[in-house]
Amino acid sequence: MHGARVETNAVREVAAAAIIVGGRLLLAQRVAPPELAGMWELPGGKIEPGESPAQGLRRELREELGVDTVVGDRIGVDVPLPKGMVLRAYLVSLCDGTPTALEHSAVRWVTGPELAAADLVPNDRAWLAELMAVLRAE
Ligand code: 523
Repeated sequence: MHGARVETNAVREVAAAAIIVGGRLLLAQRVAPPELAGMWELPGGKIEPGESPAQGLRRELREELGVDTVVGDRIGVDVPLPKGMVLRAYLVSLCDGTPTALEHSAVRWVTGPELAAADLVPNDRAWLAELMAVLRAE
């Protein structure tokens, strides 16, 4: 069957960035879809075929926030998404640029208590305990 090898390759990953500077985590406010608009997330997006998760996440962060980054270790659990996709979080360091909401409605830096109180997208709540632990350790 033509294409079967390519298709079986693809558990599509959505990668999200935990960018922490000075004890604060960067959150970005979604504009879409309607049920998530206004809620806060770890920025990121779909990894394209042929990209490594690190390459794809760096590209997404350049597009969404205008920053250069280095993608580090995974943090937290795999979150299953519809259509066989999986959502994963990575610890990410900023190299260059100031995060700017190019595709979100806003960005903000939160402390642990502010994170706990934030209106996070439901999927990202799965990482709350680990994120709080990293913020406490900063
Ligand atoms: N999530 C999610 N949390 C989170 C991200 C980055 C994404 O729950 N921190 C979900 C939201 C969507 C799916 O993952 O169901 C794809 O994320 P999206 O829409 O941010 O990915 P993009 O930017 O690649 O999407 P397109 O606009 O479709 O290219």
